[in-house]
Amino acid sequence: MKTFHNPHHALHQGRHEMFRGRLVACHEVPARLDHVRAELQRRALGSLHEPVIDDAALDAAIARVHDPRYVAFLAHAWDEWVALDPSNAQRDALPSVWPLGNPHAFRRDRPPANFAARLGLYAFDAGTPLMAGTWTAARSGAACALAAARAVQDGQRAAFALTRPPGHHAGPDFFGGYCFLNNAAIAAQALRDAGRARVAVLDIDYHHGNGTQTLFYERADVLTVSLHGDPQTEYPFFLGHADERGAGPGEGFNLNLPLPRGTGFPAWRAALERAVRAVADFRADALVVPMGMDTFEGDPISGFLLRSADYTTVGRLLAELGLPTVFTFEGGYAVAEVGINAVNLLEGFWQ
Ligand code: Q9C
Ligand code: ZN
Repeated sequence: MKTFHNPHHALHQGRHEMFRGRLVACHEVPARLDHVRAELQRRALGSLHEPVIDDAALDAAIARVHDPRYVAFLAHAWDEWVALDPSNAQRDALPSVWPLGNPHAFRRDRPPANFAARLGLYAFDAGTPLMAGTWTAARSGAACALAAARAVQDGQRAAFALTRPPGHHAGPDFFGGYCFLNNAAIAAQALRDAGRARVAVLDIDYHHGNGTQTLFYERADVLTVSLHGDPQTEYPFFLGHADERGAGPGEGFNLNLPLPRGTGFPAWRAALERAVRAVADFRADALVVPMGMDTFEGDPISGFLLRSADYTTVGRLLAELGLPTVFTFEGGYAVAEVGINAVNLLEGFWQ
């Protein structure tokens, strides 16, 4: 297996996220990725590569998934933040005002000149700080996703986009949940564009993959399946219910399997087996797995109870589909164990 790791990931290093009325230290830290990379090397699982993608191809792949105004916003956000006030260079950018859905109450069609206001137009939470290196890190992460999709397209059984910030909460024109560019969606769309007729995305992060679901909701060529904490109680709260089945031509091509906080491996595994059957019934030509390790019992912000050894089984169950597979690294905040858990999964896939 080829792993494409993001050489610029540590340029994105948030200080604080808003949590229950106060700013707390970010959970999504650079050490997460470093632990996964070190464990891959320790067990000599596959080979490590930096993504080599030319700028025009990368921009085109990002534009297949994200709105051009949103991409331009992200590319220039830091400079605009600092232009508001030079002392902002000392602080991460976090939004504090949002235009909610009702168009008669809040207009979204007249983006304010004020940058702090525009930050709220594109962000859906105050937990996703943006800083000087965010764009470089996120864009290089998209290159990892594209390189992994190309490797699979060129005949590799599987490839891993080892990158952060993660991606599955980012939608066509919104960021949040620590995510800016949707790496899994970029890989899925790249596989479609390379000629794979049906691509399945099977999201196993603890949190519902709201960005990915939104991107493909009206499409029958990309099946989106997500196993996650029930949005009644778990982030991202406003999407991820079982009755969201897709719309228009995409009706029947989205499957949500919400599970209660406290779910252990037996029930989680039964849901995974259901998800795997849905992918098989769809007759997918390729698979993308947004691989969140925050289902771990020791995760500080999540509520499932998977143990390290369970991830080997997860990898084995995913491998039974026999599909060319792109893995993207998503959540997982038990930093000391995230490398062992991620590599257990990948090793299980290869056993
Ligand atoms: N401060 C991913 O796993 N914050 N994103 C919850 C804890 C949002 C998780 C409150 C969690 C986002 C990729
Ligand atoms: Zn997560």
